Amino acid sequence: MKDTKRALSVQDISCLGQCSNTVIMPILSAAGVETIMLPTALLSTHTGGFQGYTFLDLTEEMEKILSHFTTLPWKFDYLCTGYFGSAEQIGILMQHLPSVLEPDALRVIDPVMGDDGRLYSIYDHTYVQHMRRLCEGADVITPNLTEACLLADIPYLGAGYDEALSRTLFERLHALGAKRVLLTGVLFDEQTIGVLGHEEGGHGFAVRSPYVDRHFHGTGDIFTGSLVGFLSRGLSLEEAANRAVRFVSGCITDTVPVMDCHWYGLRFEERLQEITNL
Ligand code: PXL
Repeated sequence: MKDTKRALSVQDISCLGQCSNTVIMPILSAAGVETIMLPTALLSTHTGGFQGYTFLDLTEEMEKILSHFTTLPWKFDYLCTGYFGSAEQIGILMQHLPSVLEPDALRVIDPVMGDDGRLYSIYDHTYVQHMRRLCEGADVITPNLTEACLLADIPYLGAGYDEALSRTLFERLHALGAKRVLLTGVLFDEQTIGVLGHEEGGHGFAVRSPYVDRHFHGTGDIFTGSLVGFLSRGLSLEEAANRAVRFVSGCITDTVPVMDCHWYGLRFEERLQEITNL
């Protein structure tokens, strides 16, 4: 029996809504990675379309949980971060990382901050600055174009593919310290969406998929979760990104027919075997 690999997943728990920890947990588990949650906040639902959701900030609890984790007899092999409740939480996590992560742990940062050119309303400029610092030590970052522009301090001009812009984004994001960058949600043309990848030192690639012109909540979390799952199976970044894009695309295909009652997230459950069977 192989040694268990352990991932620390730092994001909120939205009880209903199929995003963040409630999708990372089953997807990474399907890949055979033991997944340990560090919840940043507890919400009744995610914030994308529900009215009257509850929000419990867990900053103080995070500090206590991390302090306890530093006393455990093992360290984490993967770090996956997503939605934080505040900039302060990023600082607290960064302080504890050297004591809870293996020195060669894979750090995957999804710099969840905004979409469609706008910062989510709970965040401000300080949050963006903290997120830049967290990206400094990242092995892989998975920003959408809005988040990439915020991190790189470049105006957002739309999700359309632009070669010069993507080159500048890659340069600036590598300069921040991110070794490998996956730009998500890039519209290649009216019918094609996908991911642009770049590894420090030069290798670049694109992954394309059919575009369905509707908003699907939680696609970023399912993409990043499955990406880490595929990376944990030893695939290259390009191959893992390819499979993660196909996984998300399959979940979209399964969700479209039930959109009326399942508008808040993607149906991924029936596809988990694609990860387990790899
Ligand atoms: O999927 C990102 C995300 C995670 N958690 C919460 C959110 C969002 C995006 O809106 O609201 C609570």
